[in-house]
Amino acid sequence: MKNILVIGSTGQIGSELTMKLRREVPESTVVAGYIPGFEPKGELLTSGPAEVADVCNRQQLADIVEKYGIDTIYNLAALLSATAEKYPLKAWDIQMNGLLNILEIAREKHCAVFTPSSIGSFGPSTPHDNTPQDTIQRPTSMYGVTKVATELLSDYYNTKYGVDTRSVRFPGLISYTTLPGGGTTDYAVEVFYAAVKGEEFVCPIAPGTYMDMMYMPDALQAAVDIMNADPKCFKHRNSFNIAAMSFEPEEIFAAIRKYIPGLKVRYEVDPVRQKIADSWPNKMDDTCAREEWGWCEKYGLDEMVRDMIANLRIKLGIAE
Ligand code: AKB
Repeated sequence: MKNILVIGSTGQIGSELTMKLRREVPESTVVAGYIPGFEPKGELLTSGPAEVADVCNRQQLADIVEKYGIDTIYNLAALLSATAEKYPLKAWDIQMNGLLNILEIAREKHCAVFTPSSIGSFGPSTPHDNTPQDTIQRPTSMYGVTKVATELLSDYYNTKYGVDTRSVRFPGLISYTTLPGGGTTDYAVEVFYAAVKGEEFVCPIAPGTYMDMMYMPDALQAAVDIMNADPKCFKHRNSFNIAAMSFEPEEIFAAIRKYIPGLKVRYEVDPVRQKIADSWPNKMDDTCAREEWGWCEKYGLDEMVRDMIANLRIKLGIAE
């Protein structure tokens, strides 16, 4: 990775990934791609170049790739699962037509491409426990449909045109820097804000609903490591299951109450999110990622909860 374009650089993953790449690969140019209305601010803006990079505008992307000699594209533009159910055509446009634009540019300009997939690429007929790497993928949400299609299209460009496409299936991502928006797993971030502020948390996901989750530092490391891995070791490409922890709402609330015993929770289940959550794995098997490129998480539930609370207190200026 020499010169990198991060599309969606102001989103939940992009805001942290752009800064990590700039810190850890200082000899690279890391361009923060954004769309109007989501401009980079603060260090993200001052620490490197930023360009309007709308996935739906192929010429705009091609011009950036040309201008900066981009060889690696992180394609992080997406509507998350619950929002995609509200705006399915927009989700298709961003996730599929956007991806096609990127893959065509990558084919012409020889760029490597990372486009995340998700636990959302699975559906109700997928085995829910220890979900295998290669298994049934018949999702029933638009988000899931676009994620499976992303995996297939990325593999197609690899086998047909030799484009270096790589990807992981992210679990729900938990971070204190940038809030997610419109996801099914967002509750596992939002509860920390309520807990630290001493507010009651209204949980949209029913107790007993297990989903894979991951702390952001592990997710960022995965995104970097897979792009640096030796492709000779790959039996798979798009996409690898990666897992770190799996819990249901009561388990994360109990883990938070070790540090904030007063956390109060009420359930108001959102039928859209619940239906999606019920169709997703309880826990994925990520053996292939571990064997093929050395995936290994650092954070389990307790380490993540401790770190989240400490950092959110600093961010919000709330004393213990
Ligand atoms: C969502 O909930 O939509 C995302 C995901 C798991 O892909 N966080």
